[in-house]
Amino acid sequence: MEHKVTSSFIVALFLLGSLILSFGIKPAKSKPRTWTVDDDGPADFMRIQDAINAAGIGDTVFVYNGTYNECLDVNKTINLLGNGAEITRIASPDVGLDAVTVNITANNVSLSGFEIETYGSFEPLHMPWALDVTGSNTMIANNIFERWAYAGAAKLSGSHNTFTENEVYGARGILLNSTFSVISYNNITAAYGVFNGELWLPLSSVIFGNNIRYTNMYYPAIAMFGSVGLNVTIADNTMESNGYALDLGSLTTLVSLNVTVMENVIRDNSVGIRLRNCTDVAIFHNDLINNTNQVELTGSSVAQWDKGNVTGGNYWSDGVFLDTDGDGFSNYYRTLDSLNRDLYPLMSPYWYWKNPIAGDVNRDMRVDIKDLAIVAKSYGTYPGLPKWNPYVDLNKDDKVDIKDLALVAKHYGEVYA
Ligand SMILES: [Ca+2]
Ligand SMILES: [Ca+2]
Ligand SMILES: [Ca+2]
Repeated sequence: MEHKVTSSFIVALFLLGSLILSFGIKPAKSKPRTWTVDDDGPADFMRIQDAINAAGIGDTVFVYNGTYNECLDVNKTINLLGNGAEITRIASPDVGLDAVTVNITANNVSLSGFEIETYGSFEPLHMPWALDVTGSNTMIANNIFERWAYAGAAKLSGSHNTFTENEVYGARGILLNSTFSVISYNNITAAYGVFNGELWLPLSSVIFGNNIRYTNMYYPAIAMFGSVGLNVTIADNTMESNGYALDLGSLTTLVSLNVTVMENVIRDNSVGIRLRNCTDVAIFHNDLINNTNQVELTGSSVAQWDKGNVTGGNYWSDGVFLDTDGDGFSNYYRTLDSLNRDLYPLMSPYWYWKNPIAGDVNRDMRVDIKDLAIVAKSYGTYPGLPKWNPYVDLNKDDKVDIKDLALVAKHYGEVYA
């Protein structure tokens, strides 16, 4: 009896299963596939565009090393993957004006592993570009952008685009008209390394961790202009040996720019930071080192040059380094003009300043008699006493005593090298 029940149950299950098979399951979507391209070997195609045309949405086009003299139109969502940037070259055969080597118009495209070249022209108003992105949610990573004449590397519109870990060489670098986007960890050798266009969009974007070097004596590493607030953060970049490291503002009327510039190393440029006709710019925790002119201000520009008395302002290599209270900020303001002042100039470059040698009370990169003197001045005090100084309570036990002095003594003579 029990056996029979079990059999009926199994039969019922089987019937149910058949019903699900007949009515419940949609036809399976075809699995994404990979199409291969090789210019001189066996593959699905010899030309990249033929593979793009054949591909379905979500497919991958994998391109073996070689040289491909094509201009590409990426008008569907695919992963376009090269065998390696040094060995997989897409070179524009088009030497006309406004030529584009790779044109991405679809969303959710990824492009990586290529060297993308453009021959360009010498007509500045019709500049060719190696890459033109008008789609959104694209990922452009690990490519080399190389130009042969007057041409730009990448022109980005759309939104939520990521341009990361690329090598960029061009007469122009990255034209950022894309909102909610990230330009990060690129090595850029191009006049106008990263700049925004003539549309003056609020960009809400981040320019982070890039190395921008050797533009030339006239051009900026990063240029952001607008007639509206841009909402752009420029952080942790190294800008070295350019005409201008940063060129921010408006060419015409005073604009509230909404740009934050923090934790950048700005070194050996003709001008470190140029502000033109702008307000609402916050500039702090940057290292301004050996720029011929550290700052150039025009048109009543006003910036906030420090973040207050806890984490302070910027490091100025030509500053006056005297800190008698041990807060790590110089006794002397950095006055740029009547409207612009860094109230808390850092005693050392920011990377050191935030993590100094123990016992380096004034954060001047050495533990010496000056540090000892600052501690000695408040020796024997605790909160409430007139000579109490929280900066020299190194072990944070609410008294300045032998333990704090011992910490300085332990590291005495150490110099950051
Ligand atoms: Ca001080
Ligand atoms: Ca010191
Ligand atoms: Ca203490």
